[in-house]
Amino acid sequence: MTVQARVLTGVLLLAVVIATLVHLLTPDAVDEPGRDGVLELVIENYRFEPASFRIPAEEPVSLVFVNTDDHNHGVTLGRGVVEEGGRPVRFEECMFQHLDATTVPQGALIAPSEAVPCTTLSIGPNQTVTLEFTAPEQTVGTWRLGCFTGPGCDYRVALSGEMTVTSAETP
Ligand SMILES: [Cu+2]
Repeated sequence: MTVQARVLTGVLLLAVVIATLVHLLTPDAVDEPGRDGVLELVIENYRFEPASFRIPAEEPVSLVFVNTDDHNHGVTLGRGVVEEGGRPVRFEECMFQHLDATTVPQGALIAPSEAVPCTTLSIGPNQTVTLEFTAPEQTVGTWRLGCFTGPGCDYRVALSGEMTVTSAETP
């Protein structure tokens, strides 16, 4: 090895070490909508990606759900998971009751029923549905996203995520 080659190897190794350290020391960035209010959520293999994100209160947001699974998911937002027979079946508090939400395409929201007491966003196989709403200040806090209904979906192990609404009043 020539001296030049050794120096070059040393510099490259140092660069790798620095890059690794920077990566390890940087806290995971929290996903949030861009300036246009749009955040894409990919559903793949019963998982949301990102599984955790935050949105600002009192600002219009568009959550673009891209379902890459080949079956329907019924996604709802809420908190307090209710179990029946040891199985999570629904949320105790439904977030949609606080929202004036619309979808693109229209009509993807299914009104609450006795079986499914929270409004549900129906997303067909390989379909993309955009959910548009402005979270009021009263919804500040952490909410869960989940599907309790699709084939193979079990809230506990699959298709659950977390959305935090941040206050418009804090700096
Ligand atoms: Cu599902």
